[in-house]
Amino acid sequence: MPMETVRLSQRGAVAIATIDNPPVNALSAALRAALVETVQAIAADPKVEALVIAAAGRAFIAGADISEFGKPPVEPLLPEVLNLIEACPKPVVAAIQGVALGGGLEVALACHARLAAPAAKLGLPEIKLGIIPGAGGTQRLPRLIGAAKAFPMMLTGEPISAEKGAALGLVELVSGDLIEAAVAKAQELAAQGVPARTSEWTDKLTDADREAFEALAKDATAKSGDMPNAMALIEAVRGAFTLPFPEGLAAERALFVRLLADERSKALRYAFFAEREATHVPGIDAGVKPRPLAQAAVIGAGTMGGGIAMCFANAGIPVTLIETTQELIDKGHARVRDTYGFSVKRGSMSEAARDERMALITPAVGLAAAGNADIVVEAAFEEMGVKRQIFGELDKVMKPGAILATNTSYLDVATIAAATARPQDVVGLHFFSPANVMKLLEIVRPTGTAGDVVATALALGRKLGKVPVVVGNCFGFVGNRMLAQRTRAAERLLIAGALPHEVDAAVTGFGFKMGPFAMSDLAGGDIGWRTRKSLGTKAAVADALCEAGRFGQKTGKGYYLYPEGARTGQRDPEVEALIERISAEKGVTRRSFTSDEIVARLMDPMVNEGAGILEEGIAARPGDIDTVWLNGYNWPAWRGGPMHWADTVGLDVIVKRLEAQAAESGDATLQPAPLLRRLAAEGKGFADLKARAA
Ligand code: T1G
Repeated sequence: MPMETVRLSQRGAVAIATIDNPPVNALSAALRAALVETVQAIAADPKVEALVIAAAGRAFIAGADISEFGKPPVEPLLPEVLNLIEACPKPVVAAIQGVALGGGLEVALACHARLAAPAAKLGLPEIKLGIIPGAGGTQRLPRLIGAAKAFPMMLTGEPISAEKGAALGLVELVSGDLIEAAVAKAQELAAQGVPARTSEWTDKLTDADREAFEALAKDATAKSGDMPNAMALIEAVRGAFTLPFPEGLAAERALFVRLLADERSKALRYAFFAEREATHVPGIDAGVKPRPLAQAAVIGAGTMGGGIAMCFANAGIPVTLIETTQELIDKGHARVRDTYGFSVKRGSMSEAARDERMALITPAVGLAAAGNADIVVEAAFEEMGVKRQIFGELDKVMKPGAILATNTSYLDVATIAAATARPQDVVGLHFFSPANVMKLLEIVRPTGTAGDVVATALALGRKLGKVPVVVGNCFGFVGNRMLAQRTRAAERLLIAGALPHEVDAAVTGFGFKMGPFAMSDLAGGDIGWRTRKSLGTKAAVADALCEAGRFGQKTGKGYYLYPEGARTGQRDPEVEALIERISAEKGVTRRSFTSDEIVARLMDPMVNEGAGILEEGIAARPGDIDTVWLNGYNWPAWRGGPMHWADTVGLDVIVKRLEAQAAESGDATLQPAPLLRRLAAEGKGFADLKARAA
């Protein structure tokens, strides 16, 4: 039996089992077996009166080993391990020093007492993986703290602090030596005889608690849409009131197993690993040391630059925010203060925290003010001439070894880098708007960028709380390059016969928060218009709307009408007539489209572009593309990203549909990419691809 994952030591009559299963002490089969062996040995050892379960590293236990999901289960299963802990004739005390998540918290719940250090975090995040707690969490947590407090923890999946856990009665907070306190607690319990089990506690499950829980459940039912796991969670927690403990456990397990097989949970688990894999960049080994970043500068105090400066300040990194004139910097600086002000007003930030962050942001005029920074992020106009001029200047003022980053969203980063004598220190850091909110950070890496600069950008991304993805240097990188395909497809659909509200409804039906036309109206149609003009491309409907001054919400009309500042658009017969006229001019006989057809026509060209991106090595793996779309473009999480979605549809189906679209439109760019054709012909999916070496 493997015992390496648990180390045993002893203090007096108390045994200490220290879990050591790096990186995060996930409950792998080996660890489960070791826990069983440990508890059995303790129960039988006359020299031991009690057991403390502690852990090495930063996590107590991060939960079940997610990589085992979907594989045949290996005994002992977690519920059995926990029943054994709970039934141990000697007290078992959990000493929680770090995160106790999912199965990790469930281990602690099965113990007879729980002590936590101030840094501990406690949570049942299963809902985020499309499942529910599967090892007694829905039964033991309500028994311990009441369902009205337990249910919100499971419904949001957000971990709580040890302090909050103590206030809820979930743990005892220990500010001194955790192990010492746990040993003392174990001795105290041992002196009292056989300990009480959480499963036997029913005094918290009162009528009032049930009533409060049912009210929360009703609210959750109204808000949870069609996600099956919120409904399952309600059913499982209700079982704590209606079923004896063993039956409640069995009911929870049955729901858990059913959800585990659901495609939506598979997609969420896939996304979890894809996001983490994205931080392991082929060609940059883990030993490459990031450069130290103690001081930052941001060029441009517009919405984007201000948001980026906030990201630095939020992470505790001092940042100089730079504009060309006093007037502009005053305006930009005030905008940042106002944005923090909204959080203060909403109650999500204290005034003291706002003042602390504002104190980290120093406004300045002129590029020379960036000279003391270890990293500068340029967020000026999206125009090559402007960017090259700024980088030429920065090259003169920045200290050696400083990182020069551009926030361009589609320009060639190598051309920008060539304006300096240090292209190896230049990288793209593509933040998404609003920069202080959106998680995605595309790290654009032209071939000349040094490995440690990319490693520094990755480390910075994580420090800023972003989801970083390293991408190659091409027009639009990964996200915007694929988005451009969807935008073109949406325009084609209008001309072929669909109306804006039909396209938008199909896209929101697919799971996006907003359709492409509502999105264009929100962002402002003039942005795309300017880009098309600079590229010399055309889009008949979009151009006609812009020529008529219809830029979207800010002009009161775009694809839709926005009377008196309304934020949801109304259909506009004028626009629909315009679209029909353009179809007629092009000699197109309009036809109607089902939602499924619309989705296919919009998403298939994106997937095709994604295949091209993989072939060119712009993204290292399909999972990187999916991570971009999930975190930067609101792709519905439970659909796992465009490449994962394509695999669920079947690449052969996508190839056929693209061929049909190419034939109908006469647009050769819609022909399936060679990689897509090859995978489809081999009966494979994107998931079968191995990461490309850089
Ligand atoms: N299983 C397997 N691997 C995991 C893992 C897990 N639960 N958690 C993390 N890893 C890997 C991760 O892939 C990465 O690997 C490395 O650990 C570091 O992670 C029965 C059903 C714990 C807060 O959902 O939230 O219990 O990339 O980069 O930022 O009811 O990981 O290095 O190869 O994220 O310090 C519930 C998921 C499971 C927790 C650490 N638990 N993990 O964050 O490091 S379901 C979760 C996290 C369950 C029971 C059920 C975070 C973290 P690699 P990292 P981090």
